[in-house]
This record gives sequence, C-alpha cells and structure tokens, in this order.
Amino acid sequence: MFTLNKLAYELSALEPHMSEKTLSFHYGKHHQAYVDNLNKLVTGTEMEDLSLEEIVIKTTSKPEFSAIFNNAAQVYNHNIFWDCLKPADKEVGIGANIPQGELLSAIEASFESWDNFLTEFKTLALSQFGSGWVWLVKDGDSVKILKTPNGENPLALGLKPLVAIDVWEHSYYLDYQNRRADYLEAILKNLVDWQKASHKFL
Ligand code: MN3
Repeated sequence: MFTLNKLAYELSALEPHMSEKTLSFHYGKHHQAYVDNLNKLVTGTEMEDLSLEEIVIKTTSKPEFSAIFNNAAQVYNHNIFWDCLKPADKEVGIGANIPQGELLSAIEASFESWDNFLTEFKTLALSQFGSGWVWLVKDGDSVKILKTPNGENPLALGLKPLVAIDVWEHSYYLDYQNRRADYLEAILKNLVDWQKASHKFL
C-alpha cells in the first residue's frame, strides 16, 4: 500500500508565498486522493508489489493503463514537488536563494545566466496550456527545462528531476487566482530549495 509522504515542514511554513489553505487542500486532499486512487487501482493486480517509480515507467504511454499511470505519476510528481520546496529563509537577503557550484555553472552554460534561466522557466511554464508540470532535469552533465501535460513526467525519459513545479490551477488559484506568473516568480525565488537541488545535481 502506498502512503502519503510526510512533509518536512508545517502546512503554514510556506506562507506568504503558498498559504496554509492552499497547502492543506493541495497536499491533504489532492495528493491524498491520488494515493488513495492508486491503492484502489493496483491492489490485487500484478502491480501491487512494484515501487511507485516502476509503476510509472511500466504504465507510461499505455492507454490501457491510463488510470493507474495518471494516479501513480501524480503521486510521484507531488512527492518531488513538496521535497524540492522549503520555507523561505528570512535571514538571507532577497536574491540570495540561488543554486551553487556545479548546478549554477550548468545553468549558466545552458541558459547564459541565472536571470535568463528564471525568465525561460517562467515562459515555458506559462506556455503549458491547461494542467501540467514544469521541470528542471539533469541530462548527462547538463540541465534542461521541460514542460509536461497533466501527470506526465520525465521519469520514463531517464532524466533525473531536480525541481518540479506544479502548474495545475489547484496549486495557485486560492492564492494567486489566474496569475500563474506571480506564483512561479514567488516559488522559484523564495520556496525552491536551490541548495538541495545543487546537491541532487552532483
Ligand atoms: Mn497538484
């Protein structure tokens, strides 16, 4: 049986950038529902003993398994999303929460500068029509950003996710209404744990 991953922070810890109300619905209701649905769908089947990652890879792009894929992928995607966030650090100045070392070098190699990376990430996220995700992934020694619709993710492509940002409306509507760009700006600059992403890149 799959269970809802524990958060490393309190539901109110991401305020004001992500409200307790948003996180309690998004984590406690949406993410929990994907876990519950996945358990219902795989119990008693050949997939019940597989890991979450194995189920995602096995069901990717297979229409006959779309319900299992959608729920397994959404459990996986939200696990990555919550894990790549942290409470905003009030001790450091604005602009201090950026990647370090080799990740920063890889971002600068692929996107010219940190500021340009932020712009391209937001532009890509705004171009995702409807629900989906935007990812920073490790591809060999470099990094790339990609968008995926609905629950799709880069796992089956063999790419290692460093950062995942949910751009389904349920992730920002209570706090930002239709302002997806403002949500992205706040998350990327304040809540993404760039230090953790830098470690994952190594
Ligand atoms: Mn979501």
